[in-house]
Amino acid sequence: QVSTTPTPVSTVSQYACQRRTTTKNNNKIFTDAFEVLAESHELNDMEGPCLAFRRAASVLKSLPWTVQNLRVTEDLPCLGEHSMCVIEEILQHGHSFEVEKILSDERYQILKLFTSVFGVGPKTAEKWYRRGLRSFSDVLAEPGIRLNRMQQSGFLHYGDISRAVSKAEAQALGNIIDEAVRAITPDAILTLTGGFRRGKDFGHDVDFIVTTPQLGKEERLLTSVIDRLKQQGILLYCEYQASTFDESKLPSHRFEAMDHFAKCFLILRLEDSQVEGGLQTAEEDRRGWRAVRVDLVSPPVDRYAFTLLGWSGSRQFERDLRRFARMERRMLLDNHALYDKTKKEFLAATTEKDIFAHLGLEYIEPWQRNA
Ligand code: DGT
Ligand code: MG
Repeated sequence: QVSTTPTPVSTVSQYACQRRTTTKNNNKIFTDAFEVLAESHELNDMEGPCLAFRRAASVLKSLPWTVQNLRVTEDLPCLGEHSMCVIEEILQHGHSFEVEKILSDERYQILKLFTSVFGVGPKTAEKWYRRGLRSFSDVLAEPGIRLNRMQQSGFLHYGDISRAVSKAEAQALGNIIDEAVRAITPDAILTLTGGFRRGKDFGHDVDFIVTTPQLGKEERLLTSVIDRLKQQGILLYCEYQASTFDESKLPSHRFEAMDHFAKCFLILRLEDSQVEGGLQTAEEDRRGWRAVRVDLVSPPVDRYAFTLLGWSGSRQFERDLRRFARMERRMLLDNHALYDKTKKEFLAATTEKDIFAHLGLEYIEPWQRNA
């Protein structure tokens, strides 16, 4: 008898860091539904169910085949009763009624709209919703609301930065940052990270790591890069956070906390002439430029491997790396360091491969981390 499931389901790990997940998703119809359920729970501040749906989606993303009957999912990890019901509904009807209901829910739609603005998180969105605000013009016309600088830029550049960034645009930004970094420190190290490093064709921003071979020079590097971009007239927004890194601190296993390295969240002006094949839309073509979100993080060079691993994502892959380290190895991993709780010592690493080896994990290539 021919098997319809080439990978034995019993071999699928519950940890994303023990699965290989490319950008080819054979189960998009299911994972899109789970993502809606996860977001809906996130907007209602229900972290448990939110993570459960994210984990279920992540397992299905790793499968080299499409789920065609409920039976094959019974042996898969991370699929609870609720997830199974959603799969069953989709298999039977082509869609999930529960998901349709969420998508047509006014509160969900408005909270999604508000959180799509740069600088607006679930808390702020909820606050605006409770005040009875239902649209951007409501928010902008409300006298009692003071937008912070980030939110102001978020509204100002809303059209541009809510449109996906292409690989060609990420490449063009790479050239701009590279030129700026090299003008300051010729031997600086610049690496494209985030979704583009995982081989994605589009992203919501472009993430880079910049550092210098000389320990301690990296923090000044970032402020110099910002100054240079400002002089070039392409810095539309900048939030700079100086380093609060303390190397004696143990790694935090909580993923949600940002790391302590110097970093900046930018909006840059990208000219049409700088992008191979030009900008994407007719409006941008007429204008000749578009605004793009760029993140730069600047770790000391001896922490480069941890930062690279931590910023390459996906978020689910990162969460499971930390969970695996803690649960299976009694180790603490974050963007700064890896700590062995049994030996009571920090484990050094110069490459990502060193970190996987310390954790006793097979190396997973960046393009296989789209969990
Ligand atoms: P994108 O930009 O939507 O195409 O997708 P990514 O994967 O580039 O996601 P992005 O840019 O939000 O974040 C890049 C990586 O940086 C992400 O995979 C993990 C890390 N990262 C981002 N935000 C946080 C955070 O709040 N905490 C921690 N620990 N890491 C974060
Ligand atoms: Mg990104």
